[in-house]
Amino acid sequence: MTQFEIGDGLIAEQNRKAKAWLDEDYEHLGRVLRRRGVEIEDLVKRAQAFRVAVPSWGLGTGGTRFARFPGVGEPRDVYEKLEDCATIFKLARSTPAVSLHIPWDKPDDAADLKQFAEARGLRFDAMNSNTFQDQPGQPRSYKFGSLTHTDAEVRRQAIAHNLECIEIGKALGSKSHTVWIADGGNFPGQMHFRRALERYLESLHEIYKALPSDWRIFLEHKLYEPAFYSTVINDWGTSYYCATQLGPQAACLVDLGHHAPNVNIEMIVARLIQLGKLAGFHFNDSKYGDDDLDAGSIKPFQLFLIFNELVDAELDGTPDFHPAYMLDQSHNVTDPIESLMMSAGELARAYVQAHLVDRDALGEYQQGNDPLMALQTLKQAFTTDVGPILAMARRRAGGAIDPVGAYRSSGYRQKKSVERPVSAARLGAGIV
Ligand SMILES: [Mn+2]
Repeated sequence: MTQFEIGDGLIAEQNRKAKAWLDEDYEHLGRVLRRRGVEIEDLVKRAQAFRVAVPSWGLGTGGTRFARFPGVGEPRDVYEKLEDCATIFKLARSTPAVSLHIPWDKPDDAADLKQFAEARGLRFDAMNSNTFQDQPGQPRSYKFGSLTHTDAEVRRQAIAHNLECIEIGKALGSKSHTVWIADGGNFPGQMHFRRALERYLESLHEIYKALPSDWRIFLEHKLYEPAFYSTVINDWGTSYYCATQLGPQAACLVDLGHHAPNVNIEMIVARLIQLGKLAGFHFNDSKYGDDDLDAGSIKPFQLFLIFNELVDAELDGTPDFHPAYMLDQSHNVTDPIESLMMSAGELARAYVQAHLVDRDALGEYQQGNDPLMALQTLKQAFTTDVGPILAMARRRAGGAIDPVGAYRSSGYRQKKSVERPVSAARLGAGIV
């Protein structure tokens, strides 16, 4: 059966309707920016160059530990997930890479999957291992940990799984591997803190040795959850220590939701840049904990401040500075395709706004201890509506001026609900 795809004709038709207003807004914004000494075309080029990867597990409806409410026409396997990724890429134009989770999206035939992706202009970003749950038929349980487990046999099994992820990644053309472990304790005394970290390093050394020379390994820290009392890789300091112990191919991945509320994440980002150990990001947003809400939905100013640090480092010509950007969100009440397109747009917005910061002026206000004007310099960039720049970047790249509008008018999800009937087996409870 031929699968429905959004065609260039539909996008062009939608864009025709919106073009007159976009041109008007773009011209006006161009004049405003020129008064500030900024050339709008330079910012369109920046927006067009911006890239963020989409996670394979973000294409299905997410859930909480209470319930999951699946939507219609959800992808049923990794191929259908790639179809949805291709749709996002076609409309939003900034998301050509997909980050695969193993074993949830383990391919039966990696070469075939790679070909399927390439035919849609997609490639594979970081691999992601999973030792936070048991898989059917698995000899040892991760109930009490994986890479830091007290039992060497469990650690060996977890190491072997990570090596398998790297092997699959090699076949797919990936160049990095992300490790997040759920290891920790629920009770004081349950875990020997120092020995658990020693075991983590021993296990990671084994994985590190298996990395191809042009790969990087990303260590992802998280404050708490699923363990509620202590977590082995709980913060950026621990992550940084481990990355330095492992070697130059190891670096620290910052997931925005993996910090306590009110933590100054932008400063953590600056520290990791300065120390040469910033691997990249899992972008999302949160209000209370690891809520996995859409990037930029709760704290857009924080997102801007993070990109302010990233752009500052970029413009400074920081050596070996190529952070990996990925979305890592749980779409519980929205259409995942819509959320991912909007979130990719929010990241590009923060990135372009950060390029609007008058850095000479900011430097003078910092040097002269003028906090009010320093903040105003950042706020001027943050409050500038760069929407027309983002829309122009998408249109010129063949994408949609209004991705969600074009997506809805295509009837994609309804058509997929016919193409992807849900089997009775999948109607049961299940939390992704
Ligand atoms: Mn993450």
